[in-house]
Amino acid sequence: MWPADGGTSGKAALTALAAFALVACAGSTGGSDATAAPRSAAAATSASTPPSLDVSAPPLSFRADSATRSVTFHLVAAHGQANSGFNFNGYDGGRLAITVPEGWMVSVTCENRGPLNHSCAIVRRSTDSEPAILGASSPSPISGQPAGTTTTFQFTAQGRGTYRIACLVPGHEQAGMWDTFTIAGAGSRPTAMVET
Ligand SMILES: [Cu+2]
Repeated sequence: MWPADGGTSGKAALTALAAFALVACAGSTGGSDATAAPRSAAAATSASTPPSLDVSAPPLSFRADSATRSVTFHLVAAHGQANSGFNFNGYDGGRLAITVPEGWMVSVTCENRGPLNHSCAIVRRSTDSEPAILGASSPSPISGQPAGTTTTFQFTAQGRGTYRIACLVPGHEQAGMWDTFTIAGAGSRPTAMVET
């Protein structure tokens, strides 16, 4: 089991751990498909605060595999009308927070549900116009990808610290189209959380 993360107060830990454990077991058989991840953990949180996100379910489909030291997730730009569409998976202004251990491979799917062009990129500062890590953005992130298109990219999580998942189409990140991405110590637990 992973050591407890002391920095989670004020945020709702969701089903990342459950998904992680399932994937870790599946990894021993060579498979990495966690589509059968149970959703009961997220449902259990509904008694207190509404579950903001089931990380193991679409659209985020957050999965972590300790055997291959890899994390995959699916970002949806303009998921619904939250923040007038300037959101990822319905979250803007840093509310969605993904943490991965340093050295792990990160595979991201970037889907644009439009109607504007959007992109997905890992940046260090709000003013940055190019990814902070080699390969950590969808193609041509400043012009963005057209509505209805999906791209993928992979990078290795190098450089501990706090980053942003941002849309680099001019004006979009400034409008709040960004979330939080953290590269933590190599022994940390991969998580996806939403601020309550
Ligand atoms: Cu955008």
